Amino acid sequence: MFSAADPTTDSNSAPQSPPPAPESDPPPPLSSDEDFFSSASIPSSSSSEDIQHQSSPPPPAPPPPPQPQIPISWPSNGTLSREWVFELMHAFEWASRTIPPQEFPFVLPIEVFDWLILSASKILHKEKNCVRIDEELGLESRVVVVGDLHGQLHDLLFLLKDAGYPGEDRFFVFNGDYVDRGAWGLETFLLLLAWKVLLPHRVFLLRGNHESKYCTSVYGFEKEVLFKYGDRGKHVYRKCLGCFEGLPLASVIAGRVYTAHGGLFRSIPNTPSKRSKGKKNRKLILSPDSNSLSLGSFEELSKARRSVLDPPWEGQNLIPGDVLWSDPSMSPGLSPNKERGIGLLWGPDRTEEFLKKFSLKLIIRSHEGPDAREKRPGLRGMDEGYTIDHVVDSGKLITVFSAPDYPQFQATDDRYRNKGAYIVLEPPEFDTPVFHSFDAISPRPAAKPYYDYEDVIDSDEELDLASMVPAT
Ligand SMILES: [Mn+2]
Repeated sequence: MFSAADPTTDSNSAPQSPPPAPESDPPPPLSSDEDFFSSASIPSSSSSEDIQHQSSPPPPAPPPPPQPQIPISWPSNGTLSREWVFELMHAFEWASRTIPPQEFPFVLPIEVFDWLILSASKILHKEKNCVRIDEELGLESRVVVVGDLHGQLHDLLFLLKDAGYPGEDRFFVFNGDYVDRGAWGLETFLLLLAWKVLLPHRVFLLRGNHESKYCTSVYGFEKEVLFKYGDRGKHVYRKCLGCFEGLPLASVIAGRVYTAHGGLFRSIPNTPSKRSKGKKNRKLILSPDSNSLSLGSFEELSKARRSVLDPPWEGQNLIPGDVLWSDPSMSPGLSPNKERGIGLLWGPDRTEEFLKKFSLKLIIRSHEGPDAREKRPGLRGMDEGYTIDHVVDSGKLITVFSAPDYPQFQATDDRYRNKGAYIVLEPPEFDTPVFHSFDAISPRPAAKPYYDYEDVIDSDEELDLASMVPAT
């Protein structure tokens, strides 16, 4: 396996000059700033016959995009422009195809990283646990809901182009899992932060279970950052973790659509016993007994403490772990999610209860890719990038997954070849999902994994409790 942290490499010693431009002929000038990615784009409406099969030779690689202005510099007035964000996307795309990953600081210098993550973190930490997207919605507005991305930069660039970039009338809700597994988690996360800073009331970034210390230490993001930023890598990783802590947990769109990475969450009974009150080591152990579980309210969600590196699976602050890790089930009820070791399983009856109680029409969650769904009998596969899991009197529960041909690195040639999807919600009600499935960018630029994907197998997201820091 590629050893991202190999101390014998010279990744820590920064080269003295920026990397040279690619040797190919310079492409013609761009006609507009939104044409950067046209060479790598494929139509999302392409039929399944267009999917590349293992036996057929891969199509030729597209020509590299024109060399961007690098290094990226922070705007002198401190305010991002749309042009700056496009240039950032262009630079990331170019770099991923052209220069070795350890030269990334020549594209995005550490000072610019610092400004970007500071600006985004400030905005994110101020947002509520559950962001409400309604006041600024109008009859021309569309809301695009995006599922797991997992560092698949080129597929995200395609998605943004295909759905239409964020803007005055185009809202985006990203449902988490930006990093891990794929080779460009840092680029994926940072370009979303740039959009957030540019359009804080149009772009909403929710937290996924992979935006945590535990997951990023096992599934590649930590090593990716250390490799790309060399001796500044620890600093960059720490800042990213701090930013993860600020990501809100959920959204409600137009008062009708609830979105979160995992899904529903429990009520936390407030029952501190008098006897133990004031005692230093008082610890409320909540019984995992299914009979004691009931759905939580938005008031409880608003009071949860989301600023934790890893959402705890025990103690009283269980709502963040539920929202980020839970899965739907076809069996009725609410029970501990034993497969994952954290979060809940909830049945169609609980989807109905939640929708009805809070006058909602739709729950959109993510969190399960084709590998996870393979192990969930009764639930549909993720071939199209989305599934309709529960259809009940009050509405529906949907899973959306936006990383096509996932995971990027696999030990077998027998790939899932899943499509990715995003959902568009249209006025005036914003509660009828329009699904858009798309194929992966092919071929992907060559890259090496930052985790031992053959040993981690597909025990996706099963918490190894022993290796985690104690919940606080
Ligand atoms: Mn997930």
